[in-house]
Amino acid sequence: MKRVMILNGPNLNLLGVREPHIYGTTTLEEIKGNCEREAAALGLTITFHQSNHEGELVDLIQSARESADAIIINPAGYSFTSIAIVDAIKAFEGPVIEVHISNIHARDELHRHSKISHAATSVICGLGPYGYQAALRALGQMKKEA
Ligand code: CA2
Repeated sequence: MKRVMILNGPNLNLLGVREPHIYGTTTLEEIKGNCEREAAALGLTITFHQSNHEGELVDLIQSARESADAIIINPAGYSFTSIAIVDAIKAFEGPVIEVHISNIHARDELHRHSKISHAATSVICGLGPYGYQAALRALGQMKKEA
């Protein structure tokens, strides 16, 4: 069974609570529930994490080298600043799917250029919370093809 680590960066714990006009009304807990149901249907196992701390995210990515076959990551604000997260992702051998709830390409200059994307296997953005489920489905498909 493929093990997927799902990582969420800073402030995503506020989803559904603040700025619903940008990020919608779905909470991170609801996204977690949707991911659990999707993963069960696909025959995947998941762990789901959120951290406001860059080093903690780096530690989790490093630990995924032992505990996961694939990573789904919404690096949130660290997308635009974190070389440390890029380096940790490069050291992970399995597929890494970068997910953004909003379409970052339609956002302001500050939120447009993810440093993570060139290290990711693929990038999903602008699908809302469904982006996480789409990423799981893509990993489920890769499992069949592998
Ligand atoms: O669309 C996404 O998923 C983002 O990764 C979310 C980040 C943003 O910096 C990226 O450009 C796109 C921000 C996450 C902050 O989430 C909040 C949620 C509610 C209220 C305030 C922040």
